[in-house]
Amino acid sequence: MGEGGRVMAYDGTPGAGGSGGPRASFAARSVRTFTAVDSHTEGMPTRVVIDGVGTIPGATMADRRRYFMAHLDHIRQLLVNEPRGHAAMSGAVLQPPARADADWGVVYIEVSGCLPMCGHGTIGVATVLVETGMVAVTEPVTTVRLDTPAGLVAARVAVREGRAEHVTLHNVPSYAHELDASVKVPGLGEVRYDLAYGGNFYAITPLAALGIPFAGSRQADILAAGLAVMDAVNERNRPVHPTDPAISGCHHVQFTAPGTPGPGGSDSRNAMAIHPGWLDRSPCGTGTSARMAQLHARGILPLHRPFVNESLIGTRFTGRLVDTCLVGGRPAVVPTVTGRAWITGTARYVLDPSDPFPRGFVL
Ligand code: PYC
Repeated sequence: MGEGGRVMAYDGTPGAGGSGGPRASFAARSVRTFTAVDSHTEGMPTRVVIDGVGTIPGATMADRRRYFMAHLDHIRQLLVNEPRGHAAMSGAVLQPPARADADWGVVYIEVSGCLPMCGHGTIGVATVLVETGMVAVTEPVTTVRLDTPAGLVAARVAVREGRAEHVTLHNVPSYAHELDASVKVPGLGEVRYDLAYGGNFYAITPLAALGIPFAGSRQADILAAGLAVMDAVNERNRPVHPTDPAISGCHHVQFTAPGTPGPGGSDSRNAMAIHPGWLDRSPCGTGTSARMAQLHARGILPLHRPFVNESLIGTRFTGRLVDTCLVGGRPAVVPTVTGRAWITGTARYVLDPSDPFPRGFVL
């Protein structure tokens, strides 16, 4: 400590440094400030941005997602890229809803861009809304209706003594887009896959068929294979959602492996390779929905039977198909996905005008 008095401990309030004096605080100097509640869903982060973005222009959440991608992508980059985020960072920008039957609107932000729907993100958002009191909370169940770019998603939150113990999301209609497809992939040869939609498009194929063990230590091989498969799939037959052409392209490859036997085990495991180069830490909510739609289309998974999907790090979501419906005339199913999330911190992220990385960076 230099001459001139006692230095007060910083209490976390922007601009509340104890040394006083005429210097502008970092908060006053910052050109942007965002308030976030950080969480993780079965290991996968969701940075829930509760202030700093403002209301995004657009009549629907799909319009707002498009506007955000076209005009505000620098905000996504700042919040998910290094140094504020990391190579597998993910989050959600809270919005006033654009429809009267929803409590909150959401634009999902990931290192890959803005997904139309994100299951682990929804579980994270619902947990944050309940545990911060941003929705009216009732015990034992609070239902939160979220206006997402892919449609209305209801999240039923099991609450005990203020704690959101688990969340069941009622996902958008999911369907098998293509079964028994195959594609030649440079370096891998012929890869057989099914393509299914669960809020995002997933090419689904067993990892063992590529000769790669299901192990976190093989993440580089799994990722490289996933990126090569998604390129080949998009080149062969780029999927487009039958009723929403803004949802298109395969950016996720779900490598499956047999489930873990025994009580507390799983029906299936997955290593989820996601564009531009990261692996989901959670079992992936939209991926679990797509997988259940695939298994239903193959006659393997009936309605109402629990389906436990396990992630590469051993965490689990329990899915269920609760109804059938049509998506643009195609047979489809309505999935629910149950998982848990935990708040990990609260933060104000700022951008100093002299910061050489106003959009962060990707290594
Ligand atoms: O949980 O739906 C999901 C998801 C998508 C990408 C990462 N997680």
